[in-house]
Parts: sequence; structure tokens; C-alpha cells
Amino acid sequence: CGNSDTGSDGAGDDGKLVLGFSQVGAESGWRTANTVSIQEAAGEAGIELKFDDAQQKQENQIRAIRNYIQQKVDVIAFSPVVESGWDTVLKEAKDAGIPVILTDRAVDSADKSLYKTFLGSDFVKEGRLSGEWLVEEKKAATGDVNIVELQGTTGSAPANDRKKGFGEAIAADPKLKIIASQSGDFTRAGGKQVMEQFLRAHPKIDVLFAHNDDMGLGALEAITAAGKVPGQDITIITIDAVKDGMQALADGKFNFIAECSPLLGPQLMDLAKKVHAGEEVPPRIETEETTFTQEQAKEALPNRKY
Ligand code: GYE
Repeated sequence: CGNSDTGSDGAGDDGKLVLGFSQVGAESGWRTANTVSIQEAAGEAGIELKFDDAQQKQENQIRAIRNYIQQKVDVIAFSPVVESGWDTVLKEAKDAGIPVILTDRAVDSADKSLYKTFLGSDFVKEGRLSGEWLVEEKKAATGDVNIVELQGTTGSAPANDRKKGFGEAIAADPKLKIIASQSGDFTRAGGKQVMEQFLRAHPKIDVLFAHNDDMGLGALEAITAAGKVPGQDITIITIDAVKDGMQALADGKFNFIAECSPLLGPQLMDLAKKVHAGEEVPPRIETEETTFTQEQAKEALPNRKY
């Protein structure tokens, strides 16, 4: 066709919409389920997916996005590992006329025109629901309730927001005290290692709040090795509700999980088609989620897909 001035129709050789996706990494069960959801949904939607795993490094994500711009893909989507530092590369995509969709995690850019929409969870709410459950659970406790916190990746939206929501909720009861808080980078190995340090430094730990299941699962090993009974000596709250987390909850090792759904693939493909067609999409699309107690985990577990 003679419309050479737009020049950016990246449609694949077979006319398929081409989506360049930059994934955070493979740090957790949540992330694995998220990647599978995106790959499967692309196949079902007839979208050609270019996929890059950034191994939890922002510089790798920026490089992947620049590659997608150079390849003139139709749409770019990514899950930003941290919140800050995206304006330059997002501006490059905008100047190239390639629409960008944020999935799962947000950026803190003041210029909202740098992306079309943000699809993902309300992380502040997940933290708040976790904190509210704890306030109720420890209502009758006498004396200080010592909490240790395993944070997600430093500077990431879910770590910042879950910390905030949890902190605001537990402020309702002054006996609930966070005595230590450190990043375990959303991994099992990180959770185990930091929990070992916490246990060495603090003889009385009543509660663990882990920003995801995987860090909580890693911490279980450290707690057991220290001769304590998880779920009894230490109350454990996590976020995500992936299968291994739900199993630990049903087994009585965890006490509460706030769900965070990784199944964003189908909605993402739908949005990619819409923004490519120049249709308006809502600036924010929130994932629907619930929470689980031990009893609820036992019921839900047999049908849990991921
Ligand atoms: O909770 C954690 C993962 O960004 C919501 O990243 C996601 C988080 C999820 O590593 O398990």
C-alpha cells in the first residue's frame, strides 16, 4: 500500500498483530503462571508474541523495549520491575508511534500519555486486607505483637504498595509492631535467607508478613530449622495464592493469603487488539481478587489451576 508515511505497521509476515512483551523474570510461582497465561492467550488470540525475560533487571527491560521499537512491533507491553526511571524509553516508544500497555506493575511517570492503560491488581488493597485480618486475629492478644516483614523487590510497585497498605491497616492497633523489614526479592531463596537473619536477631517473632507466597515458603524452612512451628508459633500472612502457597495454608503452615491473580493474558490480548485498532481503552483496569483463610484454602485447593 502507498501509505508510506506511517511506516510502522509491524504486522507479521502473515498479517498477525505483533506484540512485544518484556517480562520481569521468573522469580516466583506467580510469575511463571503469569508467563504461561500470556503465552497461551497470545496463541488463542492469533497474536504473534515476542517475549523477553529481563531476569529482574531494569536495564534488560529497557534494552528489550528498544529492540521492539527497532523491530517496529505493533504494540509493546511490559511489567516494569521497578516503578521509576521509565520516561526516556517510554517517550521513544511514543515518538515511534507504538502504543504501550503496562501489565501487572505500575510506573511512577507523571506523564500518563506515555502509556495507554495499566492492567493489574490493587497492591495497596492486598496489603490493607492482610493488615485488617491481622488486627482482628490479634484483637485479644496482650502485650506487643512483634511482626517481621519480607518485602518484595526494592522499588517495585507491589513492594511499595503492599507495605503501605499493611502499615496503614495495622496502625489501628498500637500493639502491632513491625520490628524488622527487609527485601527478599520475591524469591524463595531470598525469603529463607532473610528469615534466617530475622530469627537470629529477634528472639520473639509473633508474625511474618511476606509480600508473596514464595518468600513465605522459603521462610518456612528457616522457621522449622529454628525449631519453631510455622502457623502456630509464628502467624504467617502472604500474598498471591499460587498453588504451593494455598497448600501451605491448607496444611496450617500459613494463616492467611490475600490473592493476587496472575491470569492477565486474555485481558492483555484484548487490550492489545483495541489499542492497535486505535480504540479508546480505560486508563486503569483492576484485577478481581479475594482472600483465603485456612478453611477456604482447603475448599479452593482442588480446583486451583496454578
Ligand atoms: O506478587 C510476586 C511476583 O508483580 C504482582 O511479582 C507481582 C508480584 C507477585 O514475583 O510473586
